[in-house]
Amino acid sequence: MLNLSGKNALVTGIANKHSIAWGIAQQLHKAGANIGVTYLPDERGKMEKKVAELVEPLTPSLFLPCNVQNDEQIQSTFETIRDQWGRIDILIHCLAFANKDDLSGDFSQTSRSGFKTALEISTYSLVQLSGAAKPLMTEGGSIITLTYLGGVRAIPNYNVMGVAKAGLEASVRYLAAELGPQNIRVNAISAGPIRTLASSAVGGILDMIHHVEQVAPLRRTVTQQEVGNTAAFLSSDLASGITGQVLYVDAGYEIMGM
Ligand code: NAD
Ligand code: 0WE
Repeated sequence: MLNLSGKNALVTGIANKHSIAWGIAQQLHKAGANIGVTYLPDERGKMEKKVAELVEPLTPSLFLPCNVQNDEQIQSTFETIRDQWGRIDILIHCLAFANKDDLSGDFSQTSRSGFKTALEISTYSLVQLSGAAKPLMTEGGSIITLTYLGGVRAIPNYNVMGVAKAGLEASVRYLAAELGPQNIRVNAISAGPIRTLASSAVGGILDMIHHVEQVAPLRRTVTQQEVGNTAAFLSSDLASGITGQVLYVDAGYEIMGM
């Protein structure tokens, strides 16, 4: 059965109890993985305190600041992993950011800097974290990122994030091709809409969730736990033949036409 004991898993992207990354961390912990957590530091240390309290029940053996716009923080995260763990088996990339102004209105008005920000944080970070993890995945590994249907369809207001997710999904394929010979698998989970800090800041998210509840084959949305279970599966040897893929965890919404 699903068993992650003896595996070291780094989880990025936990901001609060609604975060998809929190759902994933809990399922990895349940399956027996040793957990490391990174958080996005702020000046007042509020995020550090909040995330530390949340993840305490998982008894993480690493808890590190990692802003993916900061090369030194990424480097020091993986130096600590090398020194403390010696090896990493599972990397969860669960973060995204675009300027709020760029998530509504005309896509053609996206600024150069807004485009850069969205793709740097949401797309390039997967490439960079994977490159840093590669030399430490000495017994193979599993890298998992989170994407959204807006990367393959034009979803109102998702705009520059859709371009970032398209790039993210392509990056999954190129990383899978490069890292496969080292038995490192790279996959994306395409989650249906879930109320989180990031999605709640978006106008109309409740209408979108309501729409999915009407149309998706399962007539509901998915939970952080369901995404977490899929991440635990993809992290495990049960998924040893799966790499370079985008798995939809969306109650079936993606298959529907009219
Ligand atoms: P969330 O707000 O809980 O998580 C986003 C995380 O990104 C936060 O923890 C935040 O701290 C982190 N982050 C932002 N900028 C960062 C930076 N510069 N460095 C490091 N971390 C940074 O929201 P979520 O919905 O759980 O989002 C997690 C992932 O799931 C994202 O990739 C998102 O695109 C994806 N996703 C979300 C949904 C949804 O409906 N909520 C659906 C499909 C995919
Ligand atoms: O990937 C996401 C959320 C991404 C996101 C959200 C925000 C809001 C707050 C990235 N950056 C920011 N920046 C902010 O300042 N999702 C899949 C959730 C989501 O976001 C949407 C959606 C859905 C679904 C935006 C527009 C339309 C639909």
